[in-house]
Amino acid sequence: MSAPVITAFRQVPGFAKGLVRDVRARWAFEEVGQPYEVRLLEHPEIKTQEHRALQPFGQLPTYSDDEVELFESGAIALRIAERGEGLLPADEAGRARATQWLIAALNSVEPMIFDLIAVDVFNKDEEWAKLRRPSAVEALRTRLGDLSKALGGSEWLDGDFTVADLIMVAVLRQLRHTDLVAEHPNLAAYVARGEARPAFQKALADHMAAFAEEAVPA
Ligand SMILES: N[C@@H](CCC(=O)N[C@@H](CS)C(=O)NCC(=O)O)C(=O)O
Repeated sequence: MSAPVITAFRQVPGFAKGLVRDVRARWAFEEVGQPYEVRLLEHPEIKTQEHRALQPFGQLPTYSDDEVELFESGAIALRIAERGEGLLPADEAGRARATQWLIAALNSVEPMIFDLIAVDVFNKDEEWAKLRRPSAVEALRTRLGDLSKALGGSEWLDGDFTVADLIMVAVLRQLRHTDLVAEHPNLAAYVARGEARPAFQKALADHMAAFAEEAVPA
């Protein structure tokens, strides 16, 4: 059985370092102890027909193992969790709830974060972005307040750490340029707990190492 392969960027702008979604796949691999390989790509390569055969939207990460080729970081993390041990509960109901929270992270929380990133990063010099920001912040603030209440005093979203926490923490990390997570001490502690996991630290270090290699003069 050969090692699964994911794609990652050879280089990205500073704001994206540490946040590119290959970190999610790398983190899941580290949590289950599954060795993997990385194919580094330049940005233009993800727009080619060859890459779009793996990722129809011309993005990354992609994933392939002996049985399946996948795109979407959530689907990739779930696949890694299902093939390995330790990221999903043993019982069926627990697995359904973990899937629910993983989808909540990607479908109920991340879009609002993306709205803010669109304003703060991708369109920061546009007049409309300045006008849009307050309402984007308010909507996100409300959503994070609800998430904070749902988490309450628990360590993780539903029992032990699962792939849903991995994805939720990865999603919330994208707010590192704001104080929005810090407004909720339990959410801030939740993200910090996720980031303190040795598997996350290893994944992040390997993700960053690819960029450092690039910076070494020939
Ligand atoms: N929903 C997708 C989003 C993938 C995505 O946004 N990838 C970014 C990197 S984190 C990308 O490829 N950006 C380059 C581009 O869109 O041109 C997932 O979770 O995998």
